[in-house]
Amino acid sequence: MDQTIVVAQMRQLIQVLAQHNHAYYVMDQPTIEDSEYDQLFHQLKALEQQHPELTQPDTPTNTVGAKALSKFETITHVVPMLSLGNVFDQQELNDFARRIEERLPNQKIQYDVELKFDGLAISLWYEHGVLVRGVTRGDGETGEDITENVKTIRNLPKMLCSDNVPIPELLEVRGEVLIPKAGFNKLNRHLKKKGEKEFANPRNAAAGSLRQLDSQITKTRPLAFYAYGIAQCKPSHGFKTIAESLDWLKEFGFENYDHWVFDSIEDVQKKYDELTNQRSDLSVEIDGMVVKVNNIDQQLKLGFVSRAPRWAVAYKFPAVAALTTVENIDWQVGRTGTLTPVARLNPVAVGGVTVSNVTLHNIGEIHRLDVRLGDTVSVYRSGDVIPKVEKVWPEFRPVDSVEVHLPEQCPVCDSPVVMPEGEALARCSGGLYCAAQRIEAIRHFVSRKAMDIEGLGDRWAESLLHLDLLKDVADIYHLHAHREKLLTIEKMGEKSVQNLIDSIEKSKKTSFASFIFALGIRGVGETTARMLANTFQTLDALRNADLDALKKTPDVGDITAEWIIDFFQAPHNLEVVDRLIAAGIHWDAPIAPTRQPLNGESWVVTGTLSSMGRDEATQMLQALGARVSGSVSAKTKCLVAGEKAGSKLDKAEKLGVPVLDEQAFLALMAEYGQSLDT
Ligand code: 5U1
Repeated sequence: MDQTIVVAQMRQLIQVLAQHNHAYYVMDQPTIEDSEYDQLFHQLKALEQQHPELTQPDTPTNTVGAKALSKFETITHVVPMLSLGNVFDQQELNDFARRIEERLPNQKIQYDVELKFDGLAISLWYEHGVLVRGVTRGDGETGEDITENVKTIRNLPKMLCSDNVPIPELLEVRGEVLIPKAGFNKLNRHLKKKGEKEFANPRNAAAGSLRQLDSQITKTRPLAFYAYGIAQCKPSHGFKTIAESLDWLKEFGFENYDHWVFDSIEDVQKKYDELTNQRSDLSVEIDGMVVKVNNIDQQLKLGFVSRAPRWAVAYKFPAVAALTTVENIDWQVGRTGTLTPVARLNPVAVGGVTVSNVTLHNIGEIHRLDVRLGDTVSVYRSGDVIPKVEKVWPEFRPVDSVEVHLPEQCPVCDSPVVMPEGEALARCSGGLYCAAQRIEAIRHFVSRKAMDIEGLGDRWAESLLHLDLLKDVADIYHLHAHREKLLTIEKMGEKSVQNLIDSIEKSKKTSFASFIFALGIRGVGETTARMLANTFQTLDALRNADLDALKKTPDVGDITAEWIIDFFQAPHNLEVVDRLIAAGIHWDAPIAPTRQPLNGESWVVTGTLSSMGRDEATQMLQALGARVSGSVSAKTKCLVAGEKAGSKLDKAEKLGVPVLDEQAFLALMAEYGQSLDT
């Protein structure tokens, strides 16, 4: 094959692979299947094996990579990397425009507006189209040689190619390296899964990734590069405006996000207002926009003042990070009893809002940050993201700072706080008694599979709490004594009151399993409650059960066993349980496990049964001690298959799980004394 055709094919494959790499790693939006990617990759590899002499320097098949460095070399920038002056409001923006107009009287001024990325500025050197060097901004005069690392950035051309434009002998491109939001979240999820420290924000993640001495680590990070300017071009590109030069860079494969040209500073302000609203929807973090005089001759006339161009300015969004001090740490009790530490801060403006409270998530986070009362902290807020404490400054720690400990008692109800080993969250053991947990406890208690008190959970619970009629779930059984008060609730008429009271009365006759489930003990769902009822038979036996006995109960794991112990050790819970029983809640004795021939077995019911619903079949099996699961596995004891049984039947047959049709199932149930009317 003609060499030029081979090179053209290689270049095309490299370009397509680079695009897909960018979509996959950086944007987190794959555009092709993995298998298709592999196919293209192997096509390229095959071409390189046939024509090794034509292998392109930027091929993605070269996975050897450079050796880890012991340090970065220092490089002096030939053209210093400038900083930008900042403006923060319309007045300051107008002042910037006025200064320009004064220096360029009677001239038409156009402004090029770009996003101000919250990343790291770098400079890239291309000699005869080949990327030879990448350097950090550093102090603007000298930076660090990060060539091997920048070569791993997927949307950055390692070789300049264009069918339309001649490749310059020398091109120095400036731009920003960052990690787009989607890639950042994916990276943090990955780090968390591996038990490694997550990055506080995309900027830190980009900086940490770019300054790795081992480029193999950088390669795994979803970095992206967006070009915003040309420091040198030989021969000159000859463009009159910055906007044209940015579009020209696209010819070579550079990405440069959107930029806009405006004829007046008022329109620039409108763009700022628009971007302020769109900021949280952008795929990248920005901290403002950059406003530049578009015409390059005018830029040259305007020149510089103290190392910043007169022709450009950063129009910043309100600060997203600020320093403040921790005044106190309160513990909030959630609806499920979780204790969350909340730092009360000296109020500070961050990202346009005043922040005075920040959640610290859990005691582990407090230890990780080593935050103490009196500490100075950085509070970070980006877009619409909830503010968080990003960093503690131990160097500013006052001598009388106070360490933070997990409280021993719930701040709301004084019940002991528990935190089982291996758990990240501490909880109040007050359960039914704790006011903070009351509404959820009530909703759960009255739900259909618990005490089944119709209407109370969704319709009346909140109003009853406001009227102070429900301090705990046991008060439900005393509501009949408060008819007058009940009638004051909006939309609660005589009929509703009577219906509610009837429903409460009816719920007193229940099953032991439903009662246990209704108590809302952590980890005790419907099935576990039934197993506990079958195993312990009486409330007294369950209350007094020790850890070993609980652990031996089918469906009760080690942690749940501890939670059950915690629940019955809290005096408040015992008091509520006693009051419930005293109010008249009762049940028939559960079927003893000795009379439960299917005790602990896992059964599955599938397909359409003609004589009953699947719920009824499930109840029959559960009454005999079986556990009814939704999926077939090797552990399934038996599958009950009705009409149109589908994939579960196929799986059971594959695994050799016994299958009963409806007839055989009914016959077996009858043998065990279960029939449709029992
Ligand atoms: N988008 C953009 N960011 N940024 C940063 N353009 C841009 N231009 C810069 C800097 C420091 O400097 C030029 C004005 C030289």
